[in-house]
Amino acid sequence: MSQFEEVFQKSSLHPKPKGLTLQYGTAGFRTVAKHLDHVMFRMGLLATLRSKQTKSTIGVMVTASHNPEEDNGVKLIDPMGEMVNSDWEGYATQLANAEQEALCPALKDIIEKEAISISEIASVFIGRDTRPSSESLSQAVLDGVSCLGGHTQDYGLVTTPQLHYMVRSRNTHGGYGTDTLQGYYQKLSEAFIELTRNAQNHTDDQKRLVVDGANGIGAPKLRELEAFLNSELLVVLFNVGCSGKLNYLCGADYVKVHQKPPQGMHMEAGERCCSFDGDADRIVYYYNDSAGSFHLLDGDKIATLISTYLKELLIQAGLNLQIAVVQTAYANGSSTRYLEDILKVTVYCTKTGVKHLHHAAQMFDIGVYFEANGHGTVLFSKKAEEQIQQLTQDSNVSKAKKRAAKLLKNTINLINQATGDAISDMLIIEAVLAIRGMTVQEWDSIYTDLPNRQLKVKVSDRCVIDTTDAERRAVTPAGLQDAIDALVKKYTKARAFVRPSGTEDVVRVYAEANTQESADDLAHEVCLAVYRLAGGVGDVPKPDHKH
Ligand code: 16G
Ligand code: MG
Repeated sequence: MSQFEEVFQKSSLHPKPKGLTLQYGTAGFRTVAKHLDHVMFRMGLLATLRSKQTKSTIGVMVTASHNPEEDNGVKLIDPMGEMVNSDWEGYATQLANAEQEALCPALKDIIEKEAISISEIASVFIGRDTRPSSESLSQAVLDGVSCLGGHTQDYGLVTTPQLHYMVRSRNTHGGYGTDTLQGYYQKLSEAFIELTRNAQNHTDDQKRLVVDGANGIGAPKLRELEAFLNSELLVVLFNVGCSGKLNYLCGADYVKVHQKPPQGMHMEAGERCCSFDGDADRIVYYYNDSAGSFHLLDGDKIATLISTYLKELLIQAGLNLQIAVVQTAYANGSSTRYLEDILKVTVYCTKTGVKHLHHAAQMFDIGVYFEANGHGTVLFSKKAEEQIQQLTQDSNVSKAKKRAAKLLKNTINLINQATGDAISDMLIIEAVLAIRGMTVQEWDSIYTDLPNRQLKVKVSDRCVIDTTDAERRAVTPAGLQDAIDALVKKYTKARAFVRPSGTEDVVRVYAEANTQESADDLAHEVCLAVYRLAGGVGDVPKPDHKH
């Protein structure tokens, strides 16, 4: 039987619901789990082709991140651990939507366009999150890969960034890490222990960190890591997934969107806490002050802490390397002002979505990227890594320079450069706070966030909104940007933008201003403008904060 006949036959065991169309969105396919079996099988096929084309291992992660437990999703990972190339996102959509008879022709089309030699060997790494549907869906991916003769390695339950790490490690043949969970934990824990060895602020009290695992994969993986940390970090874990539902009233997304602590967690006043999301590629920090007010330290605060630390070390090491911070339109205006005016680092703004930030960060010697929602990491160019490495080995430099170079080197080892990683980000933040002798309150006071509000509007077709300037300005529909500009002018220190969501059928609205009331009013007024000019459906948006 030819390979294509086998694909045709096996595909009928993973039938596509007739008429269903899905799109490979900002972070892969995501929808209710029961609609995804055929997509998984086909992503197994596509990953195998991508592997043959790149002559490298490709990753397939089964997860729907912070979505409700009933949903699931899948994304492909390219050889260096990055999100899959955008041409291949298009192929993914074509394959997912092909009816049974059209599947093999669609495959042949990709093989031809990409000049793939089908006899090439292929290798695909697979991982999954803790959703009940993930196990059988990852089985469908395995079926797809074996249909085209690819080799598979099933890592089972892993965080999304762990799978990215495995792919990068395999394809760099040990130049990045060892492609096992043990290798991952060893690499991170050794770097963390080295970094905090002589830290100023490393008492047992300071080592204590309260973590919300979102009832997802992050919790068991953090437990596994703990065994490697020699009690250098004392993790108090809540929402571990034994009783609570995944992402329900907890996790990084809940905390960021609602600006309040997760349920199921015990927080003492002043205590440093953080939340992961369901697949542990996002993290936010927070604490309650003694008056009971909640303080959130989001991706912007994390980027500021890390870039301040790196800049200081570069100065101490006498290295002339350019640091840039990559943000999106959602970055709080106070953070951008602080980074540009006080810290004096380059700030670069991209469209929403990890892949856009990641690519922008690659343009600099050291690119720190974080979305306000807590996705992010740091990328070091080859040049930066080499200069740092050389300095650690140079016997003619001062003790202070050498110390800084060693700290930089261990920081590189602690960072997951394949993608944003809640576990790795958490360890960096903990190390930086310890090294700088900083409390979470001191970190929070680096700058004060401008009050802001995010809302969403339902319209009949969100594609009527087209944006430019990294989503900060609307080009269409006519008149919308003028209306936003006029509204923004009414308030102090105000800014607002609208963009069609890449993951939900809504238009998102963001506003910030000098007071919460102004931010709320501006967001509401912009919603009304969107409703009026971009074909709003359903009830006219109400200012929900006033209810
Ligand atoms: C996805 C993206 C995230 C982005 C969000 C925006 C990845 C891994 N995830 O979750 O970066 O912030 O979408 O969602 O790229 P939205 O388009 O619905 O606002
Ligand atoms: Mg996630």
